[in-house]
Amino acid sequence: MLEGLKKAFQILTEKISTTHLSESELKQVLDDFKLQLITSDVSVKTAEHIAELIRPKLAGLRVPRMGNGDEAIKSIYRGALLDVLIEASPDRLFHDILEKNKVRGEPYVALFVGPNGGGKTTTIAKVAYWLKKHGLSSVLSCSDTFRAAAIEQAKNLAGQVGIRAVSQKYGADPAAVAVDAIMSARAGREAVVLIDTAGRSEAKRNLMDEMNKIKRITNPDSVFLVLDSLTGSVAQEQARRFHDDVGVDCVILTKLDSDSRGGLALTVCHEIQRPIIFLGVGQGLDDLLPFRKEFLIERILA
Ligand SMILES: Nc1nc2c(ncn2[C@@H]2O[C@H](COP(=O)(O)OP(=O)(O)OP(=O)(O)O)[C@@H](O)[C@H]2O)c(=O)[nH]1
Ligand SMILES: [Mg+2]
Repeated sequence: MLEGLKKAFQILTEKISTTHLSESELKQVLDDFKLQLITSDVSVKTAEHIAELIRPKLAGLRVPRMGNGDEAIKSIYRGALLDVLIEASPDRLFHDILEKNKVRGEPYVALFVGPNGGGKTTTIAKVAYWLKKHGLSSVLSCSDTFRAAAIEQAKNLAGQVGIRAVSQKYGADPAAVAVDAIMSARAGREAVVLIDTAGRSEAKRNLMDEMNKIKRITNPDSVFLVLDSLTGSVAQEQARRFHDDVGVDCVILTKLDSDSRGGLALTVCHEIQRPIIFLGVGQGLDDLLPFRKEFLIERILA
């Protein structure tokens, strides 16, 4: 997990802590560092931003020959990483759900969007399980009426969590299924409606138009963008598209358990300026971690 990023910072530390570098030597070392970041799924813009954050501080650093010079360097990195990463609090989500339920007497509506295979349906089941552990009920709206077996998969996962799934036939209007699910949650007094959506890259219909229609009709309290961290630079582009075309409130990165590069978290936060709320770290229902900047930073700088 995160080996690529870890290596980028390790190499930089080695170069900086062994000799005192002139300004031009430091520039060369930081150029190499940026390249190492870019090969770990950090976008060019984000890599440049990080290098610019640390450059003046490294230039002014007097590395002690003895003692904890590495700690001083790490604290510079930590500052930059804290600056770039943005975290959303699951506690806040929990509070918002309760407020919507109590004050408005309505279920909280969460719309999940993202490219195909990114982990939307699995993540929804994990979120439903997380909500359940915190005493909140939910209903799953099977609004992926497009992909073969999507409805069965969603129903099956809902069954594993022990929540209701609302579905119609394949080919049905995804927005209509979501409206059904919201009405059903109102009647059943469930706290949250989790809307699963299709994720095909592009077919006959335009995916972004479909997402916008679901959004317009359901007026969700939050739009969660689910991205596969293994897809790296492709995911960077997808994040931008979903952000520009649909609008995203927060991000969930999946498959972090198998991600050996790790830069997508930095890129997404910096490029679309949206927080990450959860990380997917496996295929099980319990493999969902609230995103903590410190969790990631500790691992990158370990
Ligand atoms: N290792 C690992 N696998 C995951 C994680 N999240 C999802 N997966 C797997 O990724 C695959 C795709 O997940 P889905 O939830 O079906 O993805 P989706 O975005 O709903 O896919 P479409 O509906 O086809 O767009 C499944 O095999 C999941 O088990 C994760 O955090 N870690
Ligand atoms: Mg799916």
